[in-house]
Amino acid sequence: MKPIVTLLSSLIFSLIVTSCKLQQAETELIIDSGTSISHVPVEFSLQTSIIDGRMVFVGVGGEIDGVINPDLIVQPGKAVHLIITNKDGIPHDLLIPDLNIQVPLISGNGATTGVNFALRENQVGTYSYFCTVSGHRQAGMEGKLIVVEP
Ligand SMILES: [Cu+2]
Repeated sequence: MKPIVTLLSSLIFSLIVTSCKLQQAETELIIDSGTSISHVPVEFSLQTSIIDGRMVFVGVGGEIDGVINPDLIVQPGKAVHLIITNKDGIPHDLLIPDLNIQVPLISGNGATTGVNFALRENQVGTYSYFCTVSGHRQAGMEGKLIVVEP
């Protein structure tokens, strides 16, 4: 009897080990496919400010850091994460009417919000972005989102 019990228990043990290894392999596979997503969003961060008496958007970080009303340059087919931070305490929003994209009104110094959107392959072009609060576009809060092939 004893040899059979030993055989059985070693068989069970090896089954458990095998199933654990299988689970581990599946987990690794999921992690791998997660990191290989091609649509990693392009992130643009803007903050509102008053510079030389003009209301403006100022780029934060990356190529647009410190640039007033920066051109936001992105390739067609890309996902975009656009973040706006209020740095002057005056309510602002951001609209890109030709792409039907709107960042909701942000009030209060330090408030921040963002939107995610994707640009289709056929959306190559130049699109205005601006603040829709009365008078702000005229006061300087306007720039361009430029969708261009690399
Ligand atoms: Cu504004």
